[in-house]
Amino acid sequence: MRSAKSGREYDESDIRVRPARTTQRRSKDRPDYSSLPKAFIVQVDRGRVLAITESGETVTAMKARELGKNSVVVGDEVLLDGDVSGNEGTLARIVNVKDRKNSLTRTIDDIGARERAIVANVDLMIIVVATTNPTPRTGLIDRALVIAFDQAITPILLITKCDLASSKELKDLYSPLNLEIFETEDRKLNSDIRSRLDGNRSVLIGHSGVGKSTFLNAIMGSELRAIGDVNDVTGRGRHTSSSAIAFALNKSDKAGENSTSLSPDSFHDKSWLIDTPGVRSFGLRHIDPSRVVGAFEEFSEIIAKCRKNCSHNEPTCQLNQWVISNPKSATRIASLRRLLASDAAPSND
Ligand SMILES: Nc1nc2c(ncn2[C@@H]2O[C@H](COP(=O)(O)OP(=O)(O)OP(=O)(O)O)[C@@H](O)[C@H]2O)c(=O)[nH]1
Ligand SMILES: [Mg+2]
Ligand SMILES: [Zn+2]
Repeated sequence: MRSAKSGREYDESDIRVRPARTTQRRSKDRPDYSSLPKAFIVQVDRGRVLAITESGETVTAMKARELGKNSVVVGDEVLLDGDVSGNEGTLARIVNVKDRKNSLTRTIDDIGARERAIVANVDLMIIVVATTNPTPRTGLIDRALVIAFDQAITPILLITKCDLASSKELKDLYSPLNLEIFETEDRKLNSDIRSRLDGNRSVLIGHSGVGKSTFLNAIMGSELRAIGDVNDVTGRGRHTSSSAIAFALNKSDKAGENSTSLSPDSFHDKSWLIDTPGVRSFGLRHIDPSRVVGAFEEFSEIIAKCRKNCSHNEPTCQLNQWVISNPKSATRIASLRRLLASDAAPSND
C-alpha cells in the first residue's frame, strides 16, 4: 500500500521482486503436485482406501504418512502418486487432499469428546428416519439439521417404513420447516427422491436400522449392501454397515442401467450416493449458538423480536408466547432449547 509519509514512491519493482523471492523459496519446500492424477475417495475401511481416478480406474491406495490419521474420508478429492493403474496387487499413494467444502463428523465416544469425520464434500444430506422400529428420535434429526445448516448442505428428510406406522406425526413436526420430505413404504424405491439425486453428491444419515442400506439397494437395483434386522428386545439396529461407501449413479431416467461397479467415467460429472454406518450422535461442538438458532429457521421471525442477547430460555423470550398459540411447535422449541443449553454437547436423544 502506498503511504504518503514514506520516503519514496513505490514503483512496480517493489511489487515484482519481493513476491518472486518468496515464491521461489516456497516451491523448494512444497513438491509440485500439479501433474499428479486426481481421484475421488469411495471407501475407507480400516486403512484400506479405494479411489476412482478421472479416467475411471478403481485404485487401492494408502495414505502418505505425513497426512496423518483420519485425514482421508469418503468424498475427498485427492492426488495420487505411484502405481495408479488399478491393476491387481498395485497400490497408489495419496499425497494430497483437496480442501473440503464441507464435512460431517460423528461422535465416537459416549461423552462426545471425540469426533471423527465420516464424509466430505456433499451437496445433499438425506436424514433417514423410520416411522417405527427403531422409534424415531427427533433429537438426532434436529442435530443433523443444525450441521447441515452450518456446513451449507441441503437437508432432506426421508421417512421409511411407512408401511408399518403412520408418518403423520413426523410430517406435522417437520413440514413447517423449509425442508423436502419424502417417504418410502415396504422397502420400495421412491421415484421422486430418485430424480432428486441427479447431479448431486448425497449422503444417507440416520440411526442404525432405519433402512439406509435398504434404500441404497433399492436405488441401485441391486443388493450391494448387507441389510440388518432390528433387535426385538432393544428396538435398535445392529450396526450392520461398518464403513461409509460411495456409489456412482446414472441419471434417474437411465436408472435401470446403474452399474454395480464402482467405476464411473469421471467422478466430477457423476451423481453419488453415500451409505454410512448408523450414527449414535452428532457432536455440535465448534458450532456457534447463533448458527444453532439459524438452523431453526421456522422461528426466525419470532426470535427477531426477542431482546438482544436473549438466551431463548428465559421469561421474556418470544418463543414462550408463540408456543402457546402454536402447540405443535413445542417439540422443536424444546429441542432448540436443549441444544443451546447442552452447549451443543452430543446426547443420544
Ligand atoms: N417394513 C419395512 N422394513 C424396512 C423398510 N426399510 C428397511 N426395512 C428393514 O429395516 C431393517 C434395517 O435395514 P438396514 O437397511 O440394514 O438399516 P441401516 O439404516 O442401513 O442400518 P445400519 O447399517 O445398521 O446403520 C431391515 O430388516 C430392513 O428390511 C421399509 O420401508 N419397511
Ligand atoms: Mg446399513
Ligand atoms: Zn428468545
